[in-house]
Amino acid sequence: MRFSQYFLPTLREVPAEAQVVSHQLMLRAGMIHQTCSGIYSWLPLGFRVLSKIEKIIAEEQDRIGCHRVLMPTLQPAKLWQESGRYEDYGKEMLRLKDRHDRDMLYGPTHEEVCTDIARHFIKSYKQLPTILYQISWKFRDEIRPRFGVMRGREFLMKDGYSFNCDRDGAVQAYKKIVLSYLRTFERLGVRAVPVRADSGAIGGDLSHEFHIMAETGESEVFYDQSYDALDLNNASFDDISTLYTAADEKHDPNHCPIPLERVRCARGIEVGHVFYFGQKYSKSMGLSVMGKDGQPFFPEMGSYGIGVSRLVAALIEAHHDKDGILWPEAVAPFQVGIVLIKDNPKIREKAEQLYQKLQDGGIETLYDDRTESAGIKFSDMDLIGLPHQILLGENVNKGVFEWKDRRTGARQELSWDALLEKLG
Ligand code: P5A
Repeated sequence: MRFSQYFLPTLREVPAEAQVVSHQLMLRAGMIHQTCSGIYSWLPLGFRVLSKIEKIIAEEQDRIGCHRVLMPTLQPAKLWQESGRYEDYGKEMLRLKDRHDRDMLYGPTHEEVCTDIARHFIKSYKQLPTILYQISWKFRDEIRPRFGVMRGREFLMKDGYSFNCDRDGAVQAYKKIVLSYLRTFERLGVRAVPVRADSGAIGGDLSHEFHIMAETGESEVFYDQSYDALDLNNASFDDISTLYTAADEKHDPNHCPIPLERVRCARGIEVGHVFYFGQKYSKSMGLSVMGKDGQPFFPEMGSYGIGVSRLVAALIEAHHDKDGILWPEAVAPFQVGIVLIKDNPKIREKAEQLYQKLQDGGIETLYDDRTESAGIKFSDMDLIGLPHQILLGENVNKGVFEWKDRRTGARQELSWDALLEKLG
């Protein structure tokens, strides 16, 4: 992509309305635009990151055998009256009427819609177990939307729903998803800590939240520091759940099972939340399935959420410095940025060649071909946080390219071939 032709409106000033660093950087890096309170448009750079996160989450869901669907954002009130949640949900639910005066709502979550799909199609135990998931927009009329997309009113969620014949199967599904979530967050470039939680409005008897540690986190999380050293790609559910974690007032320092020197306390951003709630929805909504013994039964269910749009902000909270964002490779909007230290036709010609070569090699590259000062180009490139920068000055005439690692600031002078090898 050529910067001069891109829609990338960067800002030099810190916008007054943004209190936390991720919100400031998302606005300054031209990633989002507030359409109205708690409702955001995603601009090209932000949308690239959001899409990458979405893709990794979907791959990890597919890997464990979940099936992707897409449910409607608008839902009939009738389904929520059946489950008994229509009145309970209160003012966070955006309620509306269609032209026939039927009560509708913009879905804050999809337990009811998914249970309705299941009761229509799942008639026999032979069709179980199954897990359906989607990545779609939710609306919750939060009383205090804040920190940009961190707590929005409209936000993107990965939500999954599991259906099992019995409690054992449902708990197995729950454990499988917890492990898969931890691997997903690792792939995105952050370590999330699972914390036993209250299941709140979703209802049920087993629940974990997933927190990413960052100063601006809304919860205080206490956990065993041994967790930081765990190999999450090979850990079992027991390895993880036997390590102590607790959030906020659920932590009782007098009854903490871990030695004081191993307790870590940090602020956490909740990026995921999973629930096992048994037959709560299958019973109330009449999802009845024929069992092996010829008797009908109500399947055991769970639901599993990841805050996809919140993750963009949480990743920035976890990865930034005073100059801007430090994207983990897997979610960076582009891998490489090309900047001209000096601007003359010879250097431009080299930059052009390099840009073409990288493009042809399938390496996502942003070439800052603007006629701005070098200072502006450097600070914009640091701000948007691409992992690799290539700085072109007089030395390119001698075949020398300067490579900079955005995260460490390390610089190296490389030949054309060495550079391509490094980026390839
Ligand atoms: C689980 C999936 C649920 O809604 N039903 C379907 C269950 N859980 S939850 O905890 O309420 O939400 C799941 C995740 O969504 C993110 N989230 C938000 N992100 C941005 N703005 C919001 N207002 C918001 N509310 C929830 C969180 O990451 C949460 O863990």
